[in-house]
Amino acid sequence: MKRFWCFFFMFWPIVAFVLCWIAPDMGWWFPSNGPTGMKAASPIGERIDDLYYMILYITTATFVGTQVALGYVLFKGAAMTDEGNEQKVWYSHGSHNLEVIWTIVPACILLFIALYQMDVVKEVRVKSAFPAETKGGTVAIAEVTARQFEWRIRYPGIGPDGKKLPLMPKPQPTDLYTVNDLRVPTGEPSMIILQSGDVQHAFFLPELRVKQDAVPGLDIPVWFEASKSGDYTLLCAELCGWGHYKMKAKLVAQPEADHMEFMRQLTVQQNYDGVPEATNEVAQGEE
Ligand SMILES: [Cu+2]
Repeated sequence: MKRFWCFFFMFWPIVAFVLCWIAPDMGWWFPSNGPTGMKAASPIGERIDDLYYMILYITTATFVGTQVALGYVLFKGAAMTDEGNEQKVWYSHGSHNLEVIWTIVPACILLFIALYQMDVVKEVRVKSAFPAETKGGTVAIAEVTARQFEWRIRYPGIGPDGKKLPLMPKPQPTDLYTVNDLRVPTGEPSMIILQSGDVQHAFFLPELRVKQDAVPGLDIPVWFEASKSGDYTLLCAELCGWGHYKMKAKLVAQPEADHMEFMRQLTVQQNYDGVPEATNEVAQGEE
């Protein structure tokens, strides 16, 4: 019976290891709904994945090591009570050297991880390290307001020269609006200003590895870059009320020309006054 328990306690770590090993092939791994599959859909997302894998390798080695040590202790202890064995008990008063080693080694590993990930975290979070396209976190493509239970998006409108106007902190008559449909150009960093209209939410683009809380009263700049055109998932990742589950929207990455075309169509739609002929004239006259 004692051998049974040895195998029992060794069985579960092996199950855990095998499950993790096959998880990517079973689709139980990174989010995979976007156009890039399980691979991160943004350059900084790939670097975040690399950090994740580095930590995973370290924890895997630690897990395997501790489980092997556990197995050794279990089987050795069980063997002691076998028939004909002189020594029935295994006394241990600990090992000072071992304790020093397993304090210093993890401390060094943690320090290494803390230093190693600083560059990526800086680029993701620190405004002055944002990509040049956002001009140090000052040029935003849209304002995204999370509210129970939807995402409201405010884009700056198109100016008389056919170019996008800058996004103003306060709503403008020329602004364009969508709900649950965030559009950005493909292959270039885009910054949004994240707000909350009520409670705390979290702006989550799983395929791009972006997650940022939306906090009432704060304007939080968030940047990301979709490396491929297509539809991505935009979710709320903070339990924000009864309808949290349906706070699902999409991020659509389009080539620059298509993106501008979408903005132009949005302008026409929003200026539409119910009289088709007149609308065209008015819209053209305004442009
Ligand atoms: Cu929410």
